[in-house]
Amino acid sequence: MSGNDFVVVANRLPVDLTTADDGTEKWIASPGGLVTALTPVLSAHQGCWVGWPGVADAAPEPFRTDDGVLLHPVSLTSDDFERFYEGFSNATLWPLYHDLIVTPTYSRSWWQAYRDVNHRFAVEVDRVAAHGATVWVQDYQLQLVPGILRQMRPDLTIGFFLHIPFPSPDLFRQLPWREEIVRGLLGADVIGFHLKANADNFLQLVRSVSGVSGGHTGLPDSFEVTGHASVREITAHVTSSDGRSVGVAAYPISIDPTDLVEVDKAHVAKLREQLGADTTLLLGVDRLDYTKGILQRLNALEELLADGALAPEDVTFVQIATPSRERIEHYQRTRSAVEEAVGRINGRFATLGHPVVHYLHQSLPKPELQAYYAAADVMVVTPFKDGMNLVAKEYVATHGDGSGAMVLSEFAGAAAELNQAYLCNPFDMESAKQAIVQAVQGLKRTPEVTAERMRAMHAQVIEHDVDLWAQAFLDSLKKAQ
Ligand code: GDG
Repeated sequence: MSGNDFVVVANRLPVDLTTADDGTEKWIASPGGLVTALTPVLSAHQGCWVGWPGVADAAPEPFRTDDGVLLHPVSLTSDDFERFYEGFSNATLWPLYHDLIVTPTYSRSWWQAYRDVNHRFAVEVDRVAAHGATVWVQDYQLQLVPGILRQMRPDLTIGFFLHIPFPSPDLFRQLPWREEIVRGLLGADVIGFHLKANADNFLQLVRSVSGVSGGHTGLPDSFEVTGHASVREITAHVTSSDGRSVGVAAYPISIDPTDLVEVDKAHVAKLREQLGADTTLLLGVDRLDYTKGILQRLNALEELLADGALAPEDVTFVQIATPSRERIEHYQRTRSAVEEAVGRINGRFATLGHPVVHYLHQSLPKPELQAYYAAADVMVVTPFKDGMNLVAKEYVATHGDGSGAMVLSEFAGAAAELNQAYLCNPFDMESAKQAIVQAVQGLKRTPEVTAERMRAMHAQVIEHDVDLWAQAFLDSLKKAQ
């Protein structure tokens, strides 16, 4: 056993494999919101991050970052990648937890792989965690880790945070391995969700089965629930079957605003010039995922152009769609449908030298992405379901001067805090169209009101940043010790 007092466990290790000009490969630390938020805690407490480095059948030796954080890899084979990651995590749990936007596949072989890989992660944590350490497990790929670790290491304090929604009990019950997942989660001392509604779903699930003494629900039946879910403070407790008290609450994740402040104004001006300085610039930024509603927003745009509500010469739509989970069938279908729509819209409404839709199926460097945020008049965020949606918060954080406007789906977790956006129901084409038109017109007709709305959202995001998220969760965990 080694001496790390604070261990973060996530599917991905924050590293990238880079290839130099001479062909030599090197692993380098890659910062991101979660890493930035947790680095101070990790540095101060002999911290260690356990995760998969992102390349199958390859893993670096453990190494320390410049901040003194130990990165400890868990290697996955290509078979693990297919069955644990692409299979159970992303073709079973992902669609189930996003309210069945596509139908989940329930495969016993994938479940085996999920169990095996979760076990392997727990074994690695056991190797690096000091006696009495605090372990924070992240996300849906690792829901069994708290339960396995609890058995292996009762000395640990264990937190779990779910970055995606938790579905209603009626949907969750579909999962053939629901009992094991609930048991796995209840190995934690604190379980965190983005929204109170997610925490309520989990508590309702637990409550509904606790009343069925000796029932045949296939779910553990010997726990009690007290209290109600709340935000950033534990008021609800579940008593697990081994008699421990497990705290449940909501901790809305956010961004690191200091990561976004430096926008290169000349670059933004050049972008505007290239895209048409006089047009209204609408922007979508998403992983190319069927949950994000990219096709539906393009369809809404197309109808608005066809109706004449928007004139093709007055608008430019930029869709940045970062490649994601490309070997999974539903992702391939979504990509085809999106690309067909882009082609169709440009075919119908573009003129030479002015495409209405610019589509980038690429991952852009952060400063480039930020320049797009700064340049955009209207950010269009229309997921069918989203745990939070950091893109919405990043856009708002870039517009502290009150410029810009945002169309936001009611079904994004971010809508709970950013209710000054032009909210829409992406399942309802009329609602999506209306919100886009209102945002475009709001900028022109009622600029003061629109600016006021942006400033209010900006204040919300700046005051409730990712540090607050991490600190609130870790404070709860400390109290649970
Ligand atoms: C999951 C949940 C929850 C996107 N394109 C590029 C790029 N990005 C960055 C964005 C943002 C991140 O990726 C995407 O985060 P989201 O929150 O929007 O969405 P998911 O990836 O689905 O994240 C979500 C989140 O976890 C955190 O808990 O909010 O609900 O689904 O930061 O900026 N970054 C760069 N180039 C790109 O092209 N550099």
